[in-house]
Amino acid sequence: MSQGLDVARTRVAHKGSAASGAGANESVRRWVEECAALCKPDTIHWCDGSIEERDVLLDQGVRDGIFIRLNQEKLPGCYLHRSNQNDVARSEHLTFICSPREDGAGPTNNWMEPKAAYAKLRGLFADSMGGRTMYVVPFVMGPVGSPLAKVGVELTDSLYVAVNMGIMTRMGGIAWEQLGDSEEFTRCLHSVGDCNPDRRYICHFPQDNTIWSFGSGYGGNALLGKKCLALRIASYLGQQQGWMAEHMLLMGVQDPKGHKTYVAAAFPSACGKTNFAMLVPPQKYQKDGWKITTIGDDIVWMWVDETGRLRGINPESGYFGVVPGTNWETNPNAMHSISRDTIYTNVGLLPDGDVWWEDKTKELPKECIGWTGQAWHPGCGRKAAHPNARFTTPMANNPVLDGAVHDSAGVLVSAIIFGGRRSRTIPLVYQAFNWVHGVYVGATLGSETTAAATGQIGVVRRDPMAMLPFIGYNIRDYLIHWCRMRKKMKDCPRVFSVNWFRKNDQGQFMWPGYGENMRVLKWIIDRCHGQAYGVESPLGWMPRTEDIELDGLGLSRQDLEAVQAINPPDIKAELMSQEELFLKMAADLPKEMIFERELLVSRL
Ligand code: OXD
Ligand code: MN
Repeated sequence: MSQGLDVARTRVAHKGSAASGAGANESVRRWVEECAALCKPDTIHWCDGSIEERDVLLDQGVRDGIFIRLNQEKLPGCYLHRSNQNDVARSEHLTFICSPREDGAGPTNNWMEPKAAYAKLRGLFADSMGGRTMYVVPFVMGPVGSPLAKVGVELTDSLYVAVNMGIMTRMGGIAWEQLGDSEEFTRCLHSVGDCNPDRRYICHFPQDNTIWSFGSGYGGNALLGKKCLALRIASYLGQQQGWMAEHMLLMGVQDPKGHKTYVAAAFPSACGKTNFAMLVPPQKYQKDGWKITTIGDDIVWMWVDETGRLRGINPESGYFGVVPGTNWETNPNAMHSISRDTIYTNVGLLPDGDVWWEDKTKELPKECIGWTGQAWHPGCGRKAAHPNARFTTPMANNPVLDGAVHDSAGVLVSAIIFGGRRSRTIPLVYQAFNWVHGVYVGATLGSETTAAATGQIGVVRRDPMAMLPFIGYNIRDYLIHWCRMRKKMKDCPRVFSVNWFRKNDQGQFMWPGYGENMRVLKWIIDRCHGQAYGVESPLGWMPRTEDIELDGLGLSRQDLEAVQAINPPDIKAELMSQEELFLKMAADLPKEMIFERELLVSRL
């Protein structure tokens, strides 16, 4: 036993054998001992994932000042956490892909040589958990038994992280069962350290199936099953093994005949993926029998099945959503979900123990305690909630959770949608001419930046497939992988581009968005089944104005034409701005992308 640590000792008394790590195999135990010897925690807590454990940890968190228990009548099982003020978003500039050669990370990732990275972080992790508990968090990403399901183990000194991992993943003894004797699990080591941005590193070692994250407690940096494993490490594994890990929601669209079509959609962070994944169709559509169901709101793993079609699963089991802007109008299903068993991070606290955030209600509260812990009142010049305040809620709370969400065989994916936040230029909807053209549409996706990552807000950034911050290897190989997937498929999904965010010259949104996006979705679904008309445009197939239902929307055919308008000089300017990414890739740009760009120029 390293450093005299009793690995099986727990700080909190538990029933259940998993509390002592029973079920964990030898390679897990050895690795936990090694990490404990490095980080020197006072105690080690092997999480078992039980409800009793969750309650014990939450009580402990309240005692330690990590959680504030919210009004349990209004919000049963809900807690508030206030993060360090310097730790409210993903830190992309401190995120590294540590592949053996720099080319393995490519031009869009920060790279550190693995030995140097391990040495640097070992220095930071050394003794970092003195006086703290190390939580051993075993988890499964994906439905248990799925061909793609992956086991990870996160060692963390953050109780907040341990509790949130219990929501976001299938956490506990189930992971030991899935792992058996295998050594194949993602080794995730995490410490908040002193939460100092100068000593913050999120390092991925794809070749070692390892993630080391130091100095941040923020979800995307610290809940290592999510962005780090399910996107960066998984995208690398997918490229090696012939499957795909993508930053996409996955939803079912049920038509009036009861037939369900599944659609995956990639949008950059904070562009409304959670809202779209839980969309409530307009009244008329509901009456006609249209229904949306959610498989996932952020990440999809996809593979080609034995019939040559793409199937997808959601590796997660909870939602880590942006709170501001969520309300009973924009996303009633999310509001239902977050009314219980939810961890809120960085929202305002009302005097009665309820929570509030900007746009939750039209009427502002008279007062609350803002996310920084200071008193807040309307007009005080500060926000009650941080713009990237988050909820963590179990997907089981979602009233429109899809029945196939735990199906190890996943669901057939019929359409892939790419969308960004674009005030100008990009029309509401069009369909790519074919898969490779769709890859070009995805590769050139641009979006105005939001508060989900640190940095300037509102500038157009190229975000290929909404994966720029999440590709765990060279973007050249990523795009080649996308093109090659075509060859594996007999019948591939149709690919679409959407933009809910176009504005007119007065700066007003030209499309109402939210539930009304159902009208666009219907055209998309009908196109997948060869049941809707498409007109050829320079960008792709487009609906005629009569192909999108406008009844009850308050928009005229001319308004729809305006939001669909293609202005060749604007598209040419767009092509120039794509160069920003393509130049970075220079000679490495896959030839398909060059040909597609040339074809687009010639169509213009
Ligand atoms: C997220 C993100 O948290 O994309 O999902 O930043
Ligand atoms: Mn995301």
